[in-house]
Amino acid sequence: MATDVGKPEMCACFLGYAPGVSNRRREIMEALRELAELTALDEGSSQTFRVRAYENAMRAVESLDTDVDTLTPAQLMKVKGIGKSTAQKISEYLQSGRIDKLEKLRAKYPPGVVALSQVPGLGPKHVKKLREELGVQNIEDLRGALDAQAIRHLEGFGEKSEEKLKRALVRLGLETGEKRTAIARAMPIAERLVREIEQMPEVVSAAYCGSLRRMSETIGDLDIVVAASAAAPVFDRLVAMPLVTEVLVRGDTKLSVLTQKGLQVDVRVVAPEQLGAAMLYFTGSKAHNIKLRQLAMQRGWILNEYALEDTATKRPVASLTEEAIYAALDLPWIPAPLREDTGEIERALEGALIDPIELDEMRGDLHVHTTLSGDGRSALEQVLSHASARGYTYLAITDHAENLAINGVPRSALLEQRAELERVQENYPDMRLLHGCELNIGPEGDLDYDQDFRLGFDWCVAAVHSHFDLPRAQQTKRVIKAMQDPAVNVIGHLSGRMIGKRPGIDLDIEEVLAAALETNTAIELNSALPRLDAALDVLRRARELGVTLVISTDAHHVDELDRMRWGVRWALRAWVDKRRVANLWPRERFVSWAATKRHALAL
Ligand code: DGT
Ligand code: CA
Ligand code: CA
Repeated sequence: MATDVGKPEMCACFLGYAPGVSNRRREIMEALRELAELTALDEGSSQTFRVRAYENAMRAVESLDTDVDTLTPAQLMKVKGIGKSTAQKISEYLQSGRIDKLEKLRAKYPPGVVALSQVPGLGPKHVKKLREELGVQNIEDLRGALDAQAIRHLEGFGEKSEEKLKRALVRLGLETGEKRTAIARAMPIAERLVREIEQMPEVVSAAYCGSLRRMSETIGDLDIVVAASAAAPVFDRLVAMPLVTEVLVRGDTKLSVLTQKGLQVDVRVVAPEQLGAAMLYFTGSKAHNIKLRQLAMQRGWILNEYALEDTATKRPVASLTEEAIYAALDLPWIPAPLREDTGEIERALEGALIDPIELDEMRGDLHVHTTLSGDGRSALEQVLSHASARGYTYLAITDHAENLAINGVPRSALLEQRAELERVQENYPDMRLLHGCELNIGPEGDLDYDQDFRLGFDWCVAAVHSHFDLPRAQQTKRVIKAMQDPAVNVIGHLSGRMIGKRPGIDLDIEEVLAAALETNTAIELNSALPRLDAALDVLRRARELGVTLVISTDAHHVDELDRMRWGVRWALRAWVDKRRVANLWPRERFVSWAATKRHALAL
């Protein structure tokens, strides 16, 4: 049975689309991604010609410099990376909003089966076998088969694989059977729905609320609040969208639908003057709302989804904006990611709520790939001009070092890149270019190249990309060994998790954070939605200990530089102390801090 051990990961960059990518393009990329995913299930491997063709086409569509919907089938076919049959499918989508082949595959592989294929250790071949021999169609069936010890007798499986699968289900939080959607899947659907709803003539404004607005890593259902003059025409248009596959409930002001991916969406339409109250209510969390209601009751008011109201006079005290409602309760507006009843109301009452990081305060991005990495999709020049346009005063280019089998870069190419950066530095007088790389942390904590060569970089990220299944003691030792290297500035995506798909490596966080402090190594907050790594508990503990953090995008395409907004929101949810975030520091301070470990060695 295949496991994660030793297998370098594939790029997961497709999931966190940036807003710079147009709607149509995004939809087509998503359709191609799904075609690749379902075709892999159909053909029993993710390495087949057809799967690759869809993946290549997805990248080609992403890289197009014209709008995809202006292209004729003949023009599409001429685009490098798009073959004839894929071009036809794209045209089919542009004309009809659906792809026949995709619909057939969806019927053959319902969401339950797709979810199975995302369990670590279950490749397309295994899913096929489980379906054919044991009738396993979803996670629940898988749990049943594991409990009955039926899987160990299948060819290609054994007792060990049963144990691994059980552990994976527990660590992914899938053992309870509650179906939740990873934030990276929910966010593009939410953003697209909100954009389309906003364009409807009756609509004043629309926003996603619920756990997604609070930045939960998995989403039970989407909650969208719409301020509009009438609900019925909004609902009519919504149910007609190709994205919507089933209507669950339709009332006067509430609509619940299922989207293609099996994600439930609850839409409420309210009068524009009720928007604040409705957003507050439907953003939650429930526990936060209950605390607010108690504060309201102490004043003889009630708080519901329509308004903050005086109980005696039945007159609204506030309802138009969230700010007005909080203010009436003597509270500052509390950002949604903090609304989890983890002390935010008490802190706000004391006037001691966290000082949130504003996106435009970020001074640099410190984990960025170019086409030099096998999986990077934007050229250096493009990356530099986009980063500079964001107003960054420093930037680290960090392509993969050589040990990452598929995507790694040999020494000579990195030296050429360094020379190139030195040459183009003068074109970016306001942005210091740091030459860095992303080192791979091997199973024993070994790193790429040799120490002298590593010390030649201005900035090194070190990260785990394989051997995700080792025992805790070994994982901990491995990461700490990397931290002890004088060239390593930061540990990238600490746990290596892919939310909903791959659990993080098992680490002794106390030991790791203690070593971070002792070795003056930062911990990365990786802003990619599929990762959001380090996890909240780690970041909260890092705050208590005063560990230095950096917020980076791990961009493999210029559009992904925009992921910084997710990183900043994740930092807020983790109550990150902005004074400990190194890429908020002014350039001189940052650059001198980045060099301290190297200097300490020289002394
Ligand atoms: P989810 O969907 O499981 O990821 O989590 P939420 O927080 O989005 O929960 P959901 O969709 O059931 O409800 C959305 C918000 O509506 C929730 O965060 C708070 C509010 N809400 C729902 N039901 C209740 C309730 O019974 N009492 C109160 N106070 N608020 C509620
Ligand atoms: Ca929800
Ligand atoms: Ca809901």
